[in-house]
Amino acid sequence: MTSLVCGERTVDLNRPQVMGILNVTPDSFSDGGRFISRDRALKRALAMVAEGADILDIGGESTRPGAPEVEEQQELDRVIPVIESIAAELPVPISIDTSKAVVMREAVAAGAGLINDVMALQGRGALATAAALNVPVCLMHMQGSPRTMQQRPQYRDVVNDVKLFLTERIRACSNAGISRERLLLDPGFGFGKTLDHNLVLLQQLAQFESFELPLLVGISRKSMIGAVLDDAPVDQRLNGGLACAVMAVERGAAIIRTHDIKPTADVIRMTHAVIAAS
Ligand code: 8Y7
Repeated sequence: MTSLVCGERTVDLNRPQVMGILNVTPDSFSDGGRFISRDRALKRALAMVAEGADILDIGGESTRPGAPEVEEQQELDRVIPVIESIAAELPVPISIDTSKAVVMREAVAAGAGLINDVMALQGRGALATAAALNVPVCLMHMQGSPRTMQQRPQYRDVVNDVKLFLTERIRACSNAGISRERLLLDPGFGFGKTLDHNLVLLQQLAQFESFELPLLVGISRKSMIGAVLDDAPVDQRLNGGLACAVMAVERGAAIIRTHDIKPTADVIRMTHAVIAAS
């Protein structure tokens, strides 16, 4: 009986869970890019939960790296009202996709119960802030920064190198007072990895079970699918993403992060039924 306590809400880890992606960047809702509609985001959240999302991952970060402080307020303006509305209307655990300490703090105050940080708490103040907040944290591996990561990704041994990084971040968390019970791990598909790196990481995902921590996997619509499927555009990557979701669950993934809720929920329920059969 394993579960992840996310503030007042709980994630059941006895079966694989679907984390639905809810981007609240201006270009992710076709409103002309001027403002984010709290109502539209809430509607989308309700639909995602109806389709089977177990967790909602809310992200409003600028894609531009090295963002100046003024963008901190912008990120807050995007995500906080959406988190407040969803927390008021839905019982689902809410994850905040951010690397900024201030956003972590405000998001948890607004009702988020999990921190999803693609920088694995390496940002300024993030480690201490996460420690104080007392909610689970997903530590994701990335080589380089978002701006440079795809220029020339290199590893001695991609599985081992990613494991070494995660080992170091678990250690840093432990030193900061974040207990193991609060940690999730993610190899970070597409973050500073070539196609082959991504394929090997998925093939060898079971090697990450040695950490004995819940594994989160996000491959939904990513370019590794397009690369395998004759440059399939983003809207033609569903089947490839589902294949990856099956393989990830079979190799021990606890949470699948996806845009495509119902298909992913069906596929992982079916996969889990076979795995759990006796
Ligand atoms: C991941 C992620 C993204 C992922 C975790 C995209 C925020 C790129 N990818 N978080 N975030 N894992 N934990 O295509 O793979 O969704 S953004």
